[in-house]
Amino acid sequence: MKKISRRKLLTGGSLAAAVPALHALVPHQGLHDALGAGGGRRGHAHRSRDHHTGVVGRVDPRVNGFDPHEILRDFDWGTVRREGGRVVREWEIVAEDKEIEVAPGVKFNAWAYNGRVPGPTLRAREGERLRIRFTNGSKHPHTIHFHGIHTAAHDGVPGVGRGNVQPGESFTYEFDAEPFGLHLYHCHSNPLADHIAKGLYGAFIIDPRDGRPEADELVMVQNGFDTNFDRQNEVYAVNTVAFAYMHEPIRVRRDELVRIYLVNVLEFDPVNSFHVHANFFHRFPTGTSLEPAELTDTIVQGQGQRDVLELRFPYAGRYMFHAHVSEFADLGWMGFFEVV
Ligand SMILES: [Cu+2]
Repeated sequence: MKKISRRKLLTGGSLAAAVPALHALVPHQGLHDALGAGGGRRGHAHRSRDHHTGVVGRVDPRVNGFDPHEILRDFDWGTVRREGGRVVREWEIVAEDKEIEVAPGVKFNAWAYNGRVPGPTLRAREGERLRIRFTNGSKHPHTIHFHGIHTAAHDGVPGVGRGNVQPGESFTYEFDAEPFGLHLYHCHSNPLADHIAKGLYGAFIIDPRDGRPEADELVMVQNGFDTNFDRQNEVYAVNTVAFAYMHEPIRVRRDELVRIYLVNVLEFDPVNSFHVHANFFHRFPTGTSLEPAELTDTIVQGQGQRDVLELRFPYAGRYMFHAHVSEFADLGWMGFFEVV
């Protein structure tokens, strides 16, 4: 029953849904035929029921104020100044309460850094000094806890250093960019699961001193949303919006090196995973080495775990990628690469 209700929420939650939640009720083999009976709505690009996902309609990025397709390649390098010959990189991060749409017609009362979920992908180079001025514009206390190496005073946990930053207050976190790799940041206020699940997290990349080989770089933050407060997720995604990359595949070039910064922040479920079809990738765990640890097509990540993945697509065409926790895939964590 639990699983059917999760599916109903996604496939039946749309305001545009003219037909019942068929995905939950009909065997998969008969799904396409059954959806065909949905009638004249097919052919209207933003109203038809997607034959892969069973979802009717799309999330309009203008409603959320952020677009999963832009988040993919949006790296926030902050602003740079020099102090005593050293590069200091600075950011302003504001936490706010914000309603977002995570699937067509499915609203979620998120807490967001800089108005987006995930928050901005902060990017720096190994050895720089980083300064993050955090302002809490939310109605709840929050922090920013960065993964990396730094002093206790700047660790962003309650009761240590500044601890919780109260509504309306600010605090500046400061530390060196180390070690190079793919990290993350998130709120660490209590209860921790809620502060993460509400959306206060983002990717944090520290480039090696000499960089990595040139590539088409993509950020994928695996997340989920508990929309009915039962401490289970009803919606799963990469970069928040269910099926965003099914409805509009990620365009990449044939033979070009593609580098994926893959972070798992999923709350309430013990593992997440990433699988790409018809291809294999090199895996660099936590991105802390320039030598790959593995050549594979499927990896598993616990919460907080991250990997840099590198691959090239040798053939043009449309290739699926998804969580190989198959239920997550059905509930939104599924997409396509369009190789051109
Ligand atoms: Cu918080």
